[in-house]
Amino acid sequence: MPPKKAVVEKKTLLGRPSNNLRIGIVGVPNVGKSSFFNVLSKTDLGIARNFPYATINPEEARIPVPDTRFEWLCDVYKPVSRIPAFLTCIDIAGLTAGASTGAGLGNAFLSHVRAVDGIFQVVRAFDDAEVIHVEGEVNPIRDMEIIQTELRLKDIEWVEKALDGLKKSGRALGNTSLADRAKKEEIASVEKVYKVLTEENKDIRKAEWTNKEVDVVNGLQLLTAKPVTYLVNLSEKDYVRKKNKWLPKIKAWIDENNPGDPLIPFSVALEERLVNLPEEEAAEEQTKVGAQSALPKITQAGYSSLDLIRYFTCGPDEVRAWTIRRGTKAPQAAGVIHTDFENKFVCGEIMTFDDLKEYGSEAAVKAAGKLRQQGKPYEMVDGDIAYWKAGA
Ligand SMILES: Nc1nc2c(ncn2[C@@H]2O[C@H](COP(=O)(O)OP(=O)(O)OP(=O)(O)O)[C@@H](O)[C@H]2O)c(=O)[nH]1
Ligand SMILES: [Mg+2]
Repeated sequence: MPPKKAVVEKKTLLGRPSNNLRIGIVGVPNVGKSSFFNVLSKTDLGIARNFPYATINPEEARIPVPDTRFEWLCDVYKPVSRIPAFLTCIDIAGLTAGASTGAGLGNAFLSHVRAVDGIFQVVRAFDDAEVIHVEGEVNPIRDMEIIQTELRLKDIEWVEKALDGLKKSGRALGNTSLADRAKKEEIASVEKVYKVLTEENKDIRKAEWTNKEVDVVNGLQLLTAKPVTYLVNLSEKDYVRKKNKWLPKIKAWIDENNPGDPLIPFSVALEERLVNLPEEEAAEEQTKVGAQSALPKITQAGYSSLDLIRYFTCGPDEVRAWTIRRGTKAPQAAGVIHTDFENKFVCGEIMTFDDLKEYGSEAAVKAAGKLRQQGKPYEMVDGDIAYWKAGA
């Protein structure tokens, strides 16, 4: 008998199953979160002030995600309208030690973190006696510990409540009824969540979960399940020379506590200078100081951390990038444009960006047999170029 084909189970992603995801800027007070939000969004929506808890209410902005493929497509199609992919970013209030039990802006802050899908954690590593640090001196490791502790404590409290609720159903669960068995499994999953947080001392996103467990974890909306990108705010001088006494320590802390989480050094001071210059002068300035703005890299990292990818629609009227979650099938991808495209989905004519670039035109891609008709089971690939066909 031939060996059984190994069935590779598709991993369910942690997080909200949506194509509309948002990233929140988190950190201890007065570390440059709102200043970063303002340079990123090229607005002055963020309340950036030299005192802690300047930000109270969250502000939101849509940030274009840089993409050389998109630029290339615009050059080729010369469309009337160009719409890139966007990352929705939220400026959140500073979090302080004890927030989980109500200190500082406490629970209000944590509910803002719960409402986002991923975290940009701004870590202060610049020295400036003029800028107050709520904990006294600058110490990014202590700050990262504070955030981690508060988010975990809140998760632990949340999970304890969930477990209590589940166990309070009043009667003993049997082994025969399907409903009872499902409930037992759910309790076991929540107990594992509790163990990861309390005994293994790990953030939820750093543990291994089966698909069934992921469903339970997602239902709990935990703070430490959200992907984190660490953004280290350096002085301009340190950023340019790529040296700062805290950087190796921060890297070591992440390797030890949350291995794999991205770390991106940047400088709010430099970004603020660049954002106020006309485009050409900003380019000259970057060459002159010998360092590039980190904003494009940060935006792309945030987008990827949420498992977001994009596909394109191209024509003389419009070149547009559409954001979907990794793993999205063709009908749901089409549905991002219009629900009718999903409900009355017939097929997609899809080519890859690389093929279009190699062959130079749609006609040449088609002649080479590389324009493919894809049906409902097709899983979208980052950079696909799609034409949807829907029924009447
Ligand atoms: N020297 C220096 N000052 C900075 C830098 N980034 C921010 N600041 C200053 O630090 C102060 C606080 O900045 P904000 O952007 O309001 O900080 P925040 O983290 O949003 O603060 P809260 O909302 O109060 O938690 C402001 O006076 C900024 O001008 C930096 O890179 N270097
Ligand atoms: Mg702020």
